[in-house]
Amino acid sequence: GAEPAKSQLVEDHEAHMLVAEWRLHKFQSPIELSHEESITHDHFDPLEFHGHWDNDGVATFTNTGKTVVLRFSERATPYLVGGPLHKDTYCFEQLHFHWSDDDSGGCEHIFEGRAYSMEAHAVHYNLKYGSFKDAVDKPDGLAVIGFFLEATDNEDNPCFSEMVKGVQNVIKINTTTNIAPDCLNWIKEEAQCKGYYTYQGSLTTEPYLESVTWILYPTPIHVSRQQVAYFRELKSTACEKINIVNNVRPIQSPPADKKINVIFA
Ligand code: 1SD
Ligand code: ZN
Repeated sequence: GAEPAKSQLVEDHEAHMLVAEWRLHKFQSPIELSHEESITHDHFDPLEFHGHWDNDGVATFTNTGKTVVLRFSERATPYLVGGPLHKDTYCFEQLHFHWSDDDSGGCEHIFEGRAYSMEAHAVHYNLKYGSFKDAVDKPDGLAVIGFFLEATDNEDNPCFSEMVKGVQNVIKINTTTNIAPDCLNWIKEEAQCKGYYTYQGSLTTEPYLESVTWILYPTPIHVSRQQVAYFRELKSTACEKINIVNNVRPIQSPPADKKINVIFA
């Protein structure tokens, strides 16, 4: 009858609008963050990390040719709830890093006009979509937690040494190694800090889908220059001539009315 035909039209229109909106690239990442230009909230549910630090599963580290990726076995998938994630649960998919050829750059987001040496992204997908693949193109599909790393002249950060050991074991492209499942301890302290920045944005790699709730912790984690340097040894091609020396997307200009929230839960 006429009713179903009409609702089909509405559905088609809505789908079209959704696609059109995505094409506008209104929510591209990374962006610059500043406290002054953010909206402050101090009554928010805390963001809860479950299984990220006390994991007893199997963890692997892989050189993909573009970055190094940490994964946990399915049996021990960490998950996130609370904060800006509404009532949904977000499952850990992987953690990876961005860096450049220079310790004074290498992060993707810029915080108060400052760049850091590296940025780590803990990628999570919304459990209601069942898998990362089915969540990646949904507006509320992903939550990526970002941490800055700053190279200093000081000693190695001992909590970060398991990551560095992993890097040294996957210098060749497409190689994988096992690492200790408690290897995320280096972000624990920062992740338990009260303040973080959050906004709706995109993947920073192709296909740049606008499906990410970004959550960024502003205080950098200190590591040594040598610990960062090991990442630049990773090979990006099978012929082993080319190293991964820059996997950072430049800053994207957000629309003037873009909302960035800083949350002190
Ligand atoms: O760069 C990563 C890419 O490797 C892939 O992990 C993708 C989906 O998880 O996310 C981007 S990013 O936006 O987290 N940098
Ligand atoms: Zn990333």
